Amino acid sequence: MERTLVLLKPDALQRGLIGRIITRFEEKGLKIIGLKMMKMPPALAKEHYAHLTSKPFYPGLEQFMTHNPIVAMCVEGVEAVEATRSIVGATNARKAGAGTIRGDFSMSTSRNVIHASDSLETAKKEVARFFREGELFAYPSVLNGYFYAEDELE
Ligand code: IDP
Ligand code: MG
Repeated sequence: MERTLVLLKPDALQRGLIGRIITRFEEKGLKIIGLKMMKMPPALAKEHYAHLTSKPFYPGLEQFMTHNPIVAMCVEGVEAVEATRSIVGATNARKAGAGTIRGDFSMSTSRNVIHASDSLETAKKEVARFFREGELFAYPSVLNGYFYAEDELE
């Protein structure tokens, strides 16, 4: 089982898309094990987007991500990092495939409604950055045997 970090960005919250986006994760079978609303402090934005702080668009990105609340979510599943990236879609939402969250809900690169960790290594760091251990829940999922065959869970 992998865990990955998802952020529903301020545009998702303002546009009233939070429920529909969370539903997609539930329907896919990605188990929500952490969920909270928060206002991202600028220092956290700088850490989270450290790979982008030198880009010309960074000041706008930080301003956007910190100006209104976000919803942070940790989801768990077999190969959850890759599965989440694939339902999220390409960074430039105009080019994101139909059926992906960005493809269906956005027309922008910078107002692209959602963040998802890009590798297992990043996911571990990002989950720890947004959630304390006590904010993640290892509850049993009674439908596990319907979302996965036994050999996929080994
Ligand atoms: P990702 O969110 O698909 O992983 P990254 O390249 O890691 O894409 O960029 C992180 C975020 O930075 C994007 O989701 C987007 O909000 C913003 N961003 C990336 N590239 C651009 C750009 O060229 N212009 C404006 N914002 C950008
Ligand atoms: Mg990224």
